[in-house]
Amino acid sequence: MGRKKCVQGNSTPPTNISAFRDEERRWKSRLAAPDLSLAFDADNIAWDSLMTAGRLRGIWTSGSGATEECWRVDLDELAELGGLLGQSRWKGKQRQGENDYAIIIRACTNSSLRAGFVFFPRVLSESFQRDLVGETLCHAGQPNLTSLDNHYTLPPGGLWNAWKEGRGDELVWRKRSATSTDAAPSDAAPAAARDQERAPSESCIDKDPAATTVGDLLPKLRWANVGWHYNWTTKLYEFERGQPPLPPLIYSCCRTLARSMPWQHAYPDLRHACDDPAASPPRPDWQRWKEAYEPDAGIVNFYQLKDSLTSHVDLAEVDAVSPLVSLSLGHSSVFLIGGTTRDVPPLPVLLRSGDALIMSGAGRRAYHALPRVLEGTLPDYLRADAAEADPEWGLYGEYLERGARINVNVRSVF
Ligand SMILES: O=C(O)CCC(=O)C(=O)O
Repeated sequence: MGRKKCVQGNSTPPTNISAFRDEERRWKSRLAAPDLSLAFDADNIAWDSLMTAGRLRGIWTSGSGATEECWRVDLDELAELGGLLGQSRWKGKQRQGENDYAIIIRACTNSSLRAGFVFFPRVLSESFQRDLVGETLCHAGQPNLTSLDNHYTLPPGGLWNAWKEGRGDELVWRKRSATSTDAAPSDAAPAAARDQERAPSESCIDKDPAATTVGDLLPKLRWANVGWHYNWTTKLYEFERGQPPLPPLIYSCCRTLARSMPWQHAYPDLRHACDDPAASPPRPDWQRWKEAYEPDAGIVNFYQLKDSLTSHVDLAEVDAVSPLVSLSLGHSSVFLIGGTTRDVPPLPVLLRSGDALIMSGAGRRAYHALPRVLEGTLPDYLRADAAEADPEWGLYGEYLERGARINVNVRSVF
């Protein structure tokens, strides 16, 4: 990887901008191609030759010369899903014969957020990624709410299922009065809408015509809730709506990842962490996660190339330290992990299709953002004409080829 100085973005940021916002601005800028040598890349880590205490130490060096220390731990229990998870099931040449492993990232080394970020590079097999893409799109509909539900009377089976059935020209009517401030699907500003976190103003909604079609609306789908319903306006869970089960592949995959992680390596100095229940902030109860971690809520984010997700923390869960498991599918992206304030400079991380990331412990209170989806990065096995895909894959591949990235992230509310 090249060792270039950072040249992207505007050169002179306003003086009052936080370190996090500055970094977001840099990655979002379209003035120059993004300099990926500045993003933490699991393929570009120099590992020690000997393992110490069950961990291999690694150093990643940024194109700017900054370094990041990390640790690699073996995952011995990933066979649970019949070979659907695990780097050793990955077809790419570099991965053949490798043990399954996770990387503990010590992001934000100047802050107390020293534990809890775990990265699983290319952990989802190629065929499993296709299955997950299918599941996310097919479940973006009742009983799960989507970003479009407040604005349109959607086909009962959801937009994707209508599209799949060849009903792309079917009319979809706009609701007369939308009640929430969920992302308004304006033609004019999909990226901007997405960028205001998930609850921008609805000012553009009246400009849209009264009806549109299934085909036109599909690229405007921004998110779907899965499991317990989270209201993006009130920022509270709506338990009275009941608890739809998580889609089965999402559930088993995220549960397996969180349970297969040898957490003692991520929390070596917190061996008796849960001895003090009054600790503030709450200490991670990682000893229980292996046996008891149960994801029950989540969101599926559907990004198009120009979309981004601005910096935020996810703190609505009662259990605000247990794993939040995040899966990446489709185009690659740059994800920023920061600290408990936006003044902590974030670490940019390159996320490829098939990667998983867990935020846990103190890391659950870290600001994070997705400033950039990377053009031209869709792997061949996700293209419409992928040789080994099922015959029905074509439509899914076409959706991804238009620039999509899908992120699944789930957590345990209680
Ligand atoms: O798209 C991603 O990878 C991150 C999504 C995220 O942070 C969120 O949905 O809260």
